[in-house]
Amino acid sequence: MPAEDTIAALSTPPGEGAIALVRISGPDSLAIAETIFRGGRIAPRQASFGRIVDAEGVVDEVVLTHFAAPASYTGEDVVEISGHGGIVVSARLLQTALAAGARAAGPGEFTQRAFLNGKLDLTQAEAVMDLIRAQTPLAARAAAEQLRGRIGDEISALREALLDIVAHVEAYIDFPDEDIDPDTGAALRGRITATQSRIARLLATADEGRILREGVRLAICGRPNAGKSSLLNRLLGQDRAIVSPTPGTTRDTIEEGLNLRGIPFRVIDTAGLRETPDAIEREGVRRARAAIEGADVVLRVIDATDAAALTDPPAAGDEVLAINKIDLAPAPLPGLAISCATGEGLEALADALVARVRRTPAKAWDSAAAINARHQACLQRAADALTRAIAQFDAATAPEFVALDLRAALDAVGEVVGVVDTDTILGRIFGSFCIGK
Ligand SMILES: Nc1nc2c(ncn2[C@@H]2O[C@H](COP(=O)(O)OP(=O)(O)O)[C@@H](O)[C@H]2O)c(=O)[nH]1
Ligand SMILES: [Mg+2]
Repeated sequence: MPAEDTIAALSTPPGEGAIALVRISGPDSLAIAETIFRGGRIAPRQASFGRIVDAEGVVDEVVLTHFAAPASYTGEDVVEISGHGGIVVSARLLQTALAAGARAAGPGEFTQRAFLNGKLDLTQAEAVMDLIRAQTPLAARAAAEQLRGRIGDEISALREALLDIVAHVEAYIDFPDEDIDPDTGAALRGRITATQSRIARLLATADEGRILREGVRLAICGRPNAGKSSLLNRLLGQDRAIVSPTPGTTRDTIEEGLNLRGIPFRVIDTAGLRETPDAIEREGVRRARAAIEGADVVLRVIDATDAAALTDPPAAGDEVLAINKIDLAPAPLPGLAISCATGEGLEALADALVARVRRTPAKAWDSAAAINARHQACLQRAADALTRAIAQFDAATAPEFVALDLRAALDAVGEVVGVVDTDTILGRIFGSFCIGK
């Protein structure tokens, strides 16, 4: 599906830098380049030095590169102009390309064209943005693996397996006189359940995928004045939350990103849990409980000088306990003892949090391929359709019904990589991209 128009955008962030890059893609990109460029000959796979000129004269000295279709990022003729990285000069470079006939690209339009031209499947296109947005090396590695086709390949293999099964079942529809003999029937059923297990294995990486993309949701909770906000500030290395000896200071939940040993966290500081007549604080406590509810890991802070809190029930499930203010404690205390005042024990706390997370999704951390929420929704639909197909199969209903559910599974799996009609989801995916990517 070749696009008729030629798009252009600034592909580097606006602002001052060494270089600004204007990218042009589409059938007219070479003609546009020849209109606005004076200097060396423009040839594919070659960098040419020269000047960009507009009606008023020289805009910038640039290096121009040309990637001839289909050997380019988008699969179209692409010209990239590297100029000086200034706010005004880069805007003028783009303006010159637009005046010569290009249209301003929308968010993600280059990658969308790459997808439409078969340069990337949908999981790879998503990985481009994941890689750009990755907040930790681990998240970047997972995105790079996905960009390489790690998930796309597995999905394509799944589709092949499903296509085979569908073809088999549909053969019985086309030749109604031939009954499915029991041997073939059992083998077919076995292949459906095997495909279902493969889908289940991919679905099991969803939690890890969410954590890599959005971070581990870590809620800091505890009694008022335990030092929760102090701990948030300590972990962040900045005074983000207000710390005060007045209990009930933190009312709203405060959320910040944090990188601990390469794992991204979303740390949420909450209002201290207590009964209170103050309506605003009560709302804070309600939000705190919601944050704890939705957290992957709960970090409960206990004040070492608060005798009552020390007898609170021990950590359950996803809780990590930290005993704070040990600088004030008369005697050594068992457990993870920390002090937000002196910084003592904070490294051990970070280790404990990371260890807890690594334990959460069983092992997948080394596989570095984890599905996102969209993949999860598609694959869940596929798994459900296969469950129905097996039920139809076992009930010995007409093969038409089995085929219908198998087709639904096939479509759902195909939607992950974008092989079925996915117009509606395209807008959503590429709409969240940066301009110029
Ligand atoms: N001595 C000492 N004081 C602390 C420590 N952590 C917090 N505090 C103090 O305890 C009070 C309550 O702290 P804050 O972080 O606001 O507690 P929160 O209500 O749990 O958020 C403040 O006066 C802090 O300065 C600590 O490790 N040692
Ligand atoms: Mg607080």
